[in-house]
Amino acid sequence: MGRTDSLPNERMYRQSLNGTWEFRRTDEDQPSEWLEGAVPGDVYSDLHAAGVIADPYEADTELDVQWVGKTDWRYRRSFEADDDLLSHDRVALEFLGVDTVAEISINGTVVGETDNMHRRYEFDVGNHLESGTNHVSVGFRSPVEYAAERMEAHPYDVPLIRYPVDQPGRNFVRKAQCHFGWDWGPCLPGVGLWRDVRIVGHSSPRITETTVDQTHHDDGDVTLSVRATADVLEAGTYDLIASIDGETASRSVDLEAGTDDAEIELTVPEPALWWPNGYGDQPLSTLRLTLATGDDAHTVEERIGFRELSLVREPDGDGGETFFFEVNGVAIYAKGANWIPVENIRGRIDDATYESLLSSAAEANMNTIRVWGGGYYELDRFYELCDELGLLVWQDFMFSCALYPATDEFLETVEAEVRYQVRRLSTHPSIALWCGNNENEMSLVSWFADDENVDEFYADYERLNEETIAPVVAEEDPSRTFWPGSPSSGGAVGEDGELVPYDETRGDLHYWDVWHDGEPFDDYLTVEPRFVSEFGYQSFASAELLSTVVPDDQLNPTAPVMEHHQRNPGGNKRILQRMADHFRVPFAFDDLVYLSQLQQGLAMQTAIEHWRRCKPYCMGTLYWQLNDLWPCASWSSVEYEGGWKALQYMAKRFYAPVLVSSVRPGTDSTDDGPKELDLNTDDENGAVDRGLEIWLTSDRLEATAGTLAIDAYTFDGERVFSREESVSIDAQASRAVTSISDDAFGEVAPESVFVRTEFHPVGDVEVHPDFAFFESFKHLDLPVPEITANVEGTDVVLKTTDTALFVALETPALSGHFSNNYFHMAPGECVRVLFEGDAAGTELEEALSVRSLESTY
Ligand code: BMA
Repeated sequence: MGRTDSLPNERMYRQSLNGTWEFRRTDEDQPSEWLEGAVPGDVYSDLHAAGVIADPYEADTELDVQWVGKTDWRYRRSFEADDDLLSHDRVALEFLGVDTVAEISINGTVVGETDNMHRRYEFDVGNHLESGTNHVSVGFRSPVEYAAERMEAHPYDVPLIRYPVDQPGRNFVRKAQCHFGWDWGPCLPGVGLWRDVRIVGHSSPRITETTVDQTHHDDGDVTLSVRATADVLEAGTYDLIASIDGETASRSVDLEAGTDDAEIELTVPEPALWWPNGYGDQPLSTLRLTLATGDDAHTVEERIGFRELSLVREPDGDGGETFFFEVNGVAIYAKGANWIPVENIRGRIDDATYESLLSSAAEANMNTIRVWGGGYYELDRFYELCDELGLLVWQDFMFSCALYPATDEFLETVEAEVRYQVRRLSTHPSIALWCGNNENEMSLVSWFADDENVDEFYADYERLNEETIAPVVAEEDPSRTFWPGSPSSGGAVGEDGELVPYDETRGDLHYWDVWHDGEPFDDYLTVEPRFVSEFGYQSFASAELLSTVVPDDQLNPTAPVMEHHQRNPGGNKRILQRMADHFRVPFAFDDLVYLSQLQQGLAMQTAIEHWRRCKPYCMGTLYWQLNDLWPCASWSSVEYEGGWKALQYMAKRFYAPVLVSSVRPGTDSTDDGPKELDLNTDDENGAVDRGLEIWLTSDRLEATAGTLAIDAYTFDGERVFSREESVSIDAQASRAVTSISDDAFGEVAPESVFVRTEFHPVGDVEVHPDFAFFESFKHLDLPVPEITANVEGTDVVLKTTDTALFVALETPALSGHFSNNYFHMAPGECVRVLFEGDAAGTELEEALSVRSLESTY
């Protein structure tokens, strides 16, 4: 039995100051009246709730509410202090998140200041409290004005990427960078108390932070080295007690007054191990840590998972270096997406959004999420869910697409931010990597390379990244890699001594040639990186979602409000231009949305199937981007409010543990490594070569054997050939298992035929059929399919008379998604899918409609 049962009672006093506050603007001669505001929350949400502004996401209201970010605000509330609180030796006012530049007062006396939304702040308020009613007040400076002032005072311009609707100076204030506008989001640089606020009274040491290091022994036992950071009022000897899974350790520790650390070790015999999604389970255990003295104690709990994790970077044959995560001795192929904030205004964030998005990621066979550096360190629930779902987290520090002023003041607040965040998050088993920034290293050699102050930029970058962030991470969490930036080759320099952030043979890559430079989808096949942490393609959100913010008469890609909800200049045009290559240009808006989503899915499928085939040379793909923070056209696979776009369904298929994919010979690499590619597979007479290599790619830890069924059909429904073969794929391997030669198709014209390959593995393994086409979709001789959909409870049974491509089940009035969608059906095929949502039976039947590619012809 652990000693925790006989601990003294905890006497600590905690009082939440969340809830209803009052707020008003303060920068005018006549301050406005006090309105009701919420904590946690933000001023935009509060102004909207009070009826002062329209919904900032609606139409182009965003433009009308830019004044909010240029305004000073005050929030205040009162609270009761009772004798119990006042009896404590220390009473602290604690803010887990103040956004951003603020002055805090208690009963009219200033007790502290803040300048960084990513830090925790705590102020001593014992001497300022009175028995009975007290007043706390937070005066916020306009973040836009503050940034402008700092920018002005700096001796030279510090460059940054600007967006169509934005406010300048974001790199001078430690606030979510995308609050100032981005190429997928609105500019709403508000203020607010965005995490919990509370009063804490204590008379004995209080644990403020806990970190846990794991040592895994050969016999399976795991030793935990636990460090508690405590706020100590009086130097002395205290009891430190740790317990987990029925094991307890305790020791006496000597602590100095002030902030001091105490350490304790305990060993857990052969705990069950935590695995990324798809590789095993995610057992989690609660560590209880108590710091006790005489008759008082403080206990905290941390939930941990037992796992060994490293980033493996070893020189290999090609003069390059591997780049992959290894968990419990197993090389993990990272499959996932980039995460942006779920909201640009805090008042709208809720746990349900995190739950829906992260479970959507896990359901789509993802195992890794990158928290991109232009937002904020996510709320606790995000990381808890990643632990529960087995999603590894690539965690950027919050610096993005800019350089930053390396003044002493700036570096000081960054140091505190990094220390706090690493301590806060490092106990989560899901955290896999700390990364310095998004695209800042790259910006030194690209966007800002020709600036006259480039030497200063290099020096500033070094001071911030290498001299401030990196050492704090090394000190606080030596168990994890600090990766200098994304993309990066790990600080490698070229012959001229210049940084080389782009190197296909090492590190991570952002590959944007297909979207930003307009290269065709096949261009992905020419690149063989180690780990691709960004690449993406845009699509439109559903008409239902867009209708919530766009007037009906503007549901057209080049109408002003639709263009306002597209932040990448020329983005809508690019979607349309590319659509004309692949599809017959539609005239109905919902067809346009549908085709744009298919197009996005096909781009990502081309890239990801290729980079999975390149395994183990390439060991990760994180596409840009999982989610959205308002209704818009963007690179997301899940639209704002959680609806799955076609890409999300396609991701579930192309990220399945075993992938069957086909490739025209000469257009892809083989497992012999990179080779010269000939993308022109037409012969000299313009005839299409229909030869195909069929590949199996497996992330499973055991070999997979089964039968490959390959069928070629004409669109008239005739089977041109049918073949079955026994094949197998080794554990964690990728190879071409068979091929089809061009002459297998006889005289059938390329636009009239397709190949369907299905792998039937022995055992219960998720794998989806592959389809190969030999002409662009707009040229195919598609028949008119008759598709029937019968609803049986939450199941929908689909049957088609003829070949139907990209069969889409749509339920605009319902929330939820299907187990499979946007799939192809061969003639006579019957498919059963499950609706995971809030309706079944007749209700589902009435809401359901079915579409296929032919209906857009
Ligand atoms: C990247 C990201 C984002 C951006 C996206 C799309 O490189 O890091 O800054 O939103 O591309 O342009």
